[in-house]
Amino acid sequence: MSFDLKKIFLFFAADGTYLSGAPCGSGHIHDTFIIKTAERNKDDLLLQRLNNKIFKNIPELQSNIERVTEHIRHKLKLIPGSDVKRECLTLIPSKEGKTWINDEEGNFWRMFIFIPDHRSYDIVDTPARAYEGGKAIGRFQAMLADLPGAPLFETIPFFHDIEKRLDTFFRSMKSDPANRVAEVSAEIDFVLRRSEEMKVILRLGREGKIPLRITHNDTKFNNILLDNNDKALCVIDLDTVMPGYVHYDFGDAIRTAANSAAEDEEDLAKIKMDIRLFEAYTEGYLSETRSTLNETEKEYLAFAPRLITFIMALRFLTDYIDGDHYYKIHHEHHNLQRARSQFRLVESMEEQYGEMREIIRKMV
Ligand code: ADP
Ligand code: GN1
Ligand code: MG
Repeated sequence: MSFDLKKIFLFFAADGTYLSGAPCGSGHIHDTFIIKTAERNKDDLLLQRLNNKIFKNIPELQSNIERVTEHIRHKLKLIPGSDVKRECLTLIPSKEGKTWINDEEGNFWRMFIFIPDHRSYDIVDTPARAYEGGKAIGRFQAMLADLPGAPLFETIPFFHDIEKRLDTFFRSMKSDPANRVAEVSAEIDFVLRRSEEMKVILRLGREGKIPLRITHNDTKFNNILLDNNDKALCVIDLDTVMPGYVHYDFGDAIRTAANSAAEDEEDLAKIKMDIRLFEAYTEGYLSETRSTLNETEKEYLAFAPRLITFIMALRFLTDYIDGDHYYKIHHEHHNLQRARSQFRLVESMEEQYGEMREIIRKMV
């Protein structure tokens, strides 16, 4: 699909003249473009066509992002030496004064200032980077702990609810719309063997032992920008910031920060959770959150990566069975490959669970 990016650009009250537009990043959900401006002293922009099949209520989605970024911006301004435009996403309003536009084809678009001179990692290979990622997410959660006003909208209801994800999976399995179930019996077995133990975080929430906080819910490492010195810079991709358990953010970050291979690595022998990266991320994360987490939250942190990696594998597998309607894919078996790769990562975490628990026990 091609878009007239210049035309879309002109709907927004951006400062600067359109020079060029090109695809940007490796996100699975939106179509993202970097727009260069002609003037050297004007910011470049980040233009996104929003996936409104996944995010069904764009005004609510954008209202969350407006509130979250305003709150963080306000806090950063009080910190001497902070660079607000680089450490927090800045939405560019449309000429009508909203933070999104709806084009003639029914597409929704939004625009941010492009944060230059950043590094974004799909694979993390040094403990120092993992540590910085942990600090960034810890700080992000801490800054949002006192967000005033009503609760944020649930942009995707039941996003990390394992019971709902399992229900959806079983429904897809039964209807088998793309005739793919016969091909994935080993993966189905893998799910069935673990489905009960995965419900523990939900149960602790229901029992009131862990609180709902404001969490990011999509802490894949490439949603954390580092600067050119590999220091934590900015947490991006704020679409799923909403009430959640801290385990969701911790788990998803470890899933991506501590995996020695890519999320969709085909050669399963290459996939391993690197315990050094786990330790470094955890250290960074706890440096910002140690004093706020309760004992039960801390006790179950080590389990979180197993849960979230399992959920992601389950979602990739469900999308494969459904015929690939949710995630962007680059080839026919991509979602299956992602699922297999993530299931292997779950096993690697299971193998090292004792060590993970011990590291956290010593650190909290
Ligand atoms: P998706 O939900 O599809 O992952 P993201 O919001 O994460 O979309 O954006 C996709 C990619 O675009 C990011 O991984 C990052 O590389 C880049 N990106 C997003 N926002 C910015 C920004 N403000 N400045 C620089 N790069 C950005
Ligand atoms: C999607 O948007 P992106 O690419 O950062 C997905 C996450 C998954 C991730 C798997 C809204 O994240 O939940 O963990 O892919 N986001 C949504 O790579 O579904
Ligand atoms: Mg992203």
